[in-house]
Amino acid sequence: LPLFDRLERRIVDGDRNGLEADLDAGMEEKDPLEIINETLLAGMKTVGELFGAGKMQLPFVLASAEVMKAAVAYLEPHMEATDNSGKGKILLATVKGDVHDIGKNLVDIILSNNGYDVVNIGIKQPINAILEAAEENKVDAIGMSGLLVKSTVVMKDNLQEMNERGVADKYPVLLGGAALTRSYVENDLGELFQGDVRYAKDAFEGLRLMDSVMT
Ligand code: B1M
Repeated sequence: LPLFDRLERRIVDGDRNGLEADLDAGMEEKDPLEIINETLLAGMKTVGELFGAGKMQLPFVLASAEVMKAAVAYLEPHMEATDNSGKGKILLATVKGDVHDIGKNLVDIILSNNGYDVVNIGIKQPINAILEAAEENKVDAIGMSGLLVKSTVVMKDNLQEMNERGVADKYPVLLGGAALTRSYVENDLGELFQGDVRYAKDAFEGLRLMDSVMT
């Protein structure tokens, strides 16, 4: 297979052997973010489709996720970082009950490389832990990620909880993850939340939104 097809295949097959060598060769032709966006994410998309169609079992999905993470970790030090640091601080968490963190960690990388301080508190985080960490770290915004359909409900509850605690105005909220839709966030959640809630389709929209929130 040609190099980039082979790399995409490695994600689908969960095959780590020779991954670094292929990534090194890939970086001679493309920059790391292009490789992630065009090649690695295409592989994860296929994994999702196969799993959704019952053609791939969970342990294999996990193996694919691990190769994806290893590839991103290998590429990260090669990414261009801007030097305008200190643009603001954001807390990132995957919401309660949800373990999916590849997207959230990509958002972390993109924001960190573009001048933001990111406090990434990990997966399965209840709203209590999110708000405590936000307070402790004096963040400017809160970002929540979740891929399960039930996470969209958890996010709604979280926003309601922020209303009740009177902190809706304090933190603009950024939401992302495959089960969300723009209209659910902007219309349904926007109506209910007493602060500023935005939908990010991908990590780059997350960056644009942070830039607009911070200026
Ligand atoms: Co899971 N899983 N999974 N899974 N998994 C999905 C989400 C699913 C759609 C697969 C399917 O059925 N086709 C399905 C959900 C269905 C539903 O809710 N209706 C599903 C399921 C069912 C499950 C389990 C329940 C399976 C089981 O146990 N029977 C289980 C859930 C466990 C739990 O959470 N409690 C489970 C487990 C797993 C693994 C552990 C095996 C693994 C996760 C490993 C990990 O993350 N460490 C896994 C994976 C890999 C997937 C799929 C195949 C791929 C997800 C992924 O990493 N995509 C996924 C299929 C799919 O999404 N279509 C699936 C790549 C990633 C970069 O995309 O996270 O969407 P994503 O991020 C994007 C944007 O959404 C956005 O930016 C990124 C791109 O730039 N974004 C943000 C995300 N967060 C953001 C936050 C922002 C801004 C943008 O600001 C804060």
